[in-house]
Amino acid sequence: MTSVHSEPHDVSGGRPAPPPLWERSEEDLRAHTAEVLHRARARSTALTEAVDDDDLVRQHSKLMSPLVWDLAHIGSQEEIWLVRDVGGREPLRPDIDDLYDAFQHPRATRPELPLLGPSEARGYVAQVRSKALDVLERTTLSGDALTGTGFAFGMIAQHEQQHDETMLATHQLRRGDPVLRAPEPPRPATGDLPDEVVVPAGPFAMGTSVEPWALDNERPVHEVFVAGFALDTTPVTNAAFAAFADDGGYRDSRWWSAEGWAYRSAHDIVAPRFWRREGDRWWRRRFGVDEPVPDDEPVMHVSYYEAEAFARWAGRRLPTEAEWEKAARFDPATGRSRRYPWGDGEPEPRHANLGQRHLRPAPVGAYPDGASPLGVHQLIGDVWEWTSSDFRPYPGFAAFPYREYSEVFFGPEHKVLRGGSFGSDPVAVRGTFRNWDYPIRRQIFAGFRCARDLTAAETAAGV
Ligand code: AVJ
Ligand code: FE
Repeated sequence: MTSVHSEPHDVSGGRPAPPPLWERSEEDLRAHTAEVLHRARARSTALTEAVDDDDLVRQHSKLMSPLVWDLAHIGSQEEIWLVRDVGGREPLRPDIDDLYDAFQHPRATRPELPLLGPSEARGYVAQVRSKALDVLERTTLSGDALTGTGFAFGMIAQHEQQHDETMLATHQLRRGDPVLRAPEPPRPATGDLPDEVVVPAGPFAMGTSVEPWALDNERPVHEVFVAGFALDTTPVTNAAFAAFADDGGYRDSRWWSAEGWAYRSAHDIVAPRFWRREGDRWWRRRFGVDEPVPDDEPVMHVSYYEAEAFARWAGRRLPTEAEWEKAARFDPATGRSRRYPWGDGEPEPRHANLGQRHLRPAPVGAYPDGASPLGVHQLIGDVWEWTSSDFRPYPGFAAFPYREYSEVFFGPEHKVLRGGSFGSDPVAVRGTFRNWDYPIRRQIFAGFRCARDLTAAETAAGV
């Protein structure tokens, strides 16, 4: 059994939040950057040491790479960006660039490639890391766009953590006994939350031009007018979603878009992925554990189409990503957009269920300290949230530092997800962070919450 919950950021509870990156001395920033890289590596190591070599090279699902591919790909990207580009050093393994180029080989074909074996891959990533840390020591962090405030190092730490979340999804797809463990998430404090919160009409600042490690698709900051709307206080729970399934929601085309219905029918989907019916109860498999589906946790492993169908059945709709971000960042007291729902301070364990400290979403209401000024809970952490928005560039977008991070994915075929999951590291989630995927995807740790337009009477009353 391997545990990855005792990470450095997990022990900061109670201490004052550290200053933001742009206010730190060069030395401090360098130390912080090294620590973030180290945290990512500790997680990659835990996720790949939890299983034996056979398991590492096996493909657990056509949707995923073998874990050993993710591991060496992490090293390859670090070599390309930190060792070669920032450091100007000689390539270590130019011969394997192509093998670990995600655009050359679709996931389904990766097991057939002449990949580095487990011990070679481990040796490779360690060698790259030692060179990258040496580059970090010798790089001025106030230079150009790539190195300023340590951007390239932050980008590579986020890249590793994104693949760690992907590897965690591979663990969830894997058959066999449990190999990961973590303590249970907190229970909600007492007190019922209102079902929904009204977000008042008006403009807000969406995206960012100042967040140092924000990726290209989060930039630049731009004003967006958002009509008044109501948003669920918490993500939709398993109990609420089960009511949709038990009401025949999966069998009634009225609730589904044409594409959603075609997809549902072709694959005979009748419940969230990993759920099964036994007698009068829903059960699920979670990292190798069979358990009754807990009522009060956010639903996850639903596609965009299932989220959309639930919303229509409930007489509601999914929020746009602008609505989601306004609910998460807009502070009505100042009119300013904040970095996170709770303010500008870095995520702490009391704010949100992030970083694989737990192996499940927390029940709704479990993070009152993470609520937004308008009173919306659990926007960050627990489950990614599907929005109704296609993944598109913001006005003024410029690809940086490479087109293949975001630009090649813009268009109607990808939907935006927001907020991160229990499996997302704090370095890879922000109020502005944008994730995207195909609307059919269910293996990711994604759920959703619903929104609705205000009624004419509510608008007139200025609620
Ligand atoms: C932003 C999560 C959609 O995993 O496909 C990893 C991140 N980009 N390597 C993905 C990414 C290049 C990306 N997502
Ligand atoms: Fe990648």
